[in-house]
Amino acid sequence: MSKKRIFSGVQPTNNIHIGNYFGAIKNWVDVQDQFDCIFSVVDLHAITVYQKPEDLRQNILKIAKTYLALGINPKKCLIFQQSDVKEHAELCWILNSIAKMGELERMTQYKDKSASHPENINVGLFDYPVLMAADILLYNTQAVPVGEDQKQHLELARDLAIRFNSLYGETFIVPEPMIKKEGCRIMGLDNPYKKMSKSAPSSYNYISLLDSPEEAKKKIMKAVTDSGSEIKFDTEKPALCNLLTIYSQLSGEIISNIVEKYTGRGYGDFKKDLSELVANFLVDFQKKFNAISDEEVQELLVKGAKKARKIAEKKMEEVKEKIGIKI
Ligand code: ATP
Ligand code: LTN
Repeated sequence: MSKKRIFSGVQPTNNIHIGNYFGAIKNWVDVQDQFDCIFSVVDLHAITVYQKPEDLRQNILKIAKTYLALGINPKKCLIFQQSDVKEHAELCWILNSIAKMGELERMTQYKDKSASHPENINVGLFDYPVLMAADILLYNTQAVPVGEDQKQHLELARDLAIRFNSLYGETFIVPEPMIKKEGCRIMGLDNPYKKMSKSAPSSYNYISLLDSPEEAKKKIMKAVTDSGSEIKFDTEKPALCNLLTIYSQLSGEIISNIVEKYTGRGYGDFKKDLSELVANFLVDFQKKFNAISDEEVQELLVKGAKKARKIAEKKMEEVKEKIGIKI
């Protein structure tokens, strides 16, 4: 029996942070043997917020290197750059004609990003979820491993697949979300009420995988905490819950064990140990990251694009036939 296909991607907007790792890529690594995996560096999504061209070029390579250094095996998984396969933009245009303004206006990521970039509320930012639906539907994707913030976008991809199929006949697989319970929503270290984000205004919001271990330790020690000093997992203590989740994701220990270990001890001890865990993780990751050359990833992306193109071209032929533009 053939394996189920999964597809996911990360935008080359900045360095990957621990939230992206725990919420998405860690899951990819864990399931790569079970599924037929396609992982993209979604550069066409990234430009919906202005990127300096030189930074973008570097970030594309960095994201692909990060996939490898975190344990994605390029022999098992197809890795490619989104803009290398023009069918993504092509299918996006076709899906635009069945997507409704109202459903895109409801997207919270659009509302958040337009609020944080009022000077650049561009059409691409609005259309972002339709391009994401195209990414997924082009590859007959059955499940999409992402963090919790992407749930609403996945709902739209499902709705568009169902709508297209009912208008033009069975064409797309309706994809299932694959969202873990724990670690799917890591919050900002400086604000436990908002998700950790690569494009947060302060770097004290996140721990980037390329932060120096010293810098990262400082960020953990400075992370906001809640009132009271007792270590417990309680929704009334969102900052501590977030730090406990990070501890658990890094150590593999379940949260109740961690809480037990620190009973009767204060935040100070807990944060110090967590900062050591984070620093050790970064040292190990960065050793692997630095051992990968630009040439090696470039070659991998070229090969990946060739394979991805084959799948995407075939699907587009079918779509064109179905909607009546192939004569
Ligand atoms: P940006 O802030 O630039 O929009 P981002 O940090 O949200 O970027 P993305 O490239 O949009 O990162 O997301 C990559 C993956 O990481 C997605 O699967 C997303 O759901 C997941 N992810 C993003 N932020 C978090 C978070 N704070 N906690 C858990 N998962 C997250
Ligand atoms: N919007 C996603 C990135 C993304 C994606 C995809 C994820 C673009 N296309 C297809 C899964 C499948 C985000 O994480 N912000």
